[in-house]
Amino acid sequence: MSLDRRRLLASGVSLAGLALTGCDRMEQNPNVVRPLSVAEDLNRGVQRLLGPRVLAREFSRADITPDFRANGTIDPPDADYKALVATNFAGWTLTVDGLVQRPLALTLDEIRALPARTQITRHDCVEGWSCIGEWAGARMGPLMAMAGLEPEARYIVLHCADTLGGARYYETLDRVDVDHPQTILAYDMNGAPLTVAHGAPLRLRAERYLGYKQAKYVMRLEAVASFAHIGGGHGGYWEDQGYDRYAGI
Ligand SMILES: Nc1nc2c(c(=O)[nH]1)N[C@H]1C(S)=C(S)[C@@H](COP(=O)(O)O)O[C@H]1N2
Ligand SMILES: [Mo]
Repeated sequence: MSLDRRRLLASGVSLAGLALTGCDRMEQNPNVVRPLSVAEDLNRGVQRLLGPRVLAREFSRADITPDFRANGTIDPPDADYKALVATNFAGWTLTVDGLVQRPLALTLDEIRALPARTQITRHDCVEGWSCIGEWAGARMGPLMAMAGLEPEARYIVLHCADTLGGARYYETLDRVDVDHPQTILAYDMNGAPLTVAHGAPLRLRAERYLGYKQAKYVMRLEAVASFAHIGGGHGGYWEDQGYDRYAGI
């Protein structure tokens, strides 16, 4: 089942909050920096109400934006990351740890062998632009199941390789989002390996969320009971600057 915002609006389920985060609206008004906080609760409520497995709208190859914009960090200056680029990520592994039964260190080849999904979706940045791209990656649900989440693990922290203004980029997902079919750790974009600008070698695609949730340069997945002690304690780099954590679209 595919859901688009128009149908949701037409269904009468949504109130002003959804319209505020709507892409069309954002395109008309680039000054919309973030949804009002009331929209956060509303979005979470609507998403949960519609069910944890409702899909974000998917598109066809003809809809793909020819020149998908790159945003935020596009070339991490961090020395550890630069060393990885120099070897074309030869020694790179994804660390999976925290509240898991089996901590993992997965190579890209191992990640490419996991249950995968390909999806053509629209990326909406709060700065007021949208691009459509095709993403292929490992589904996060089966990946975390491989590690075996402990019952007290409530969130997954995605630790990234880049620092912005002295703070490391990170994001957090609820368990329900980890199991969503469109939550993938993407290694390919538009049929080719991710470029550095778009988050090589691995980035999150959680398609029911705005752009800043789509963490690039993912190095480590940490299962935690609380994210109060991570970064500024609000569940993400931009969340620590005051953006909503539940940036649903
Ligand atoms: N590690 C990291 N992830 C990030 C960012 C960043 O600066 N660093 N920027 C975010 C924002 S605001 C957007 S809009 C998207 C941009 O992804 P793109 O470069 O593939 O368009 O990445 C998100 N993920
Ligand atoms: Mo963004």
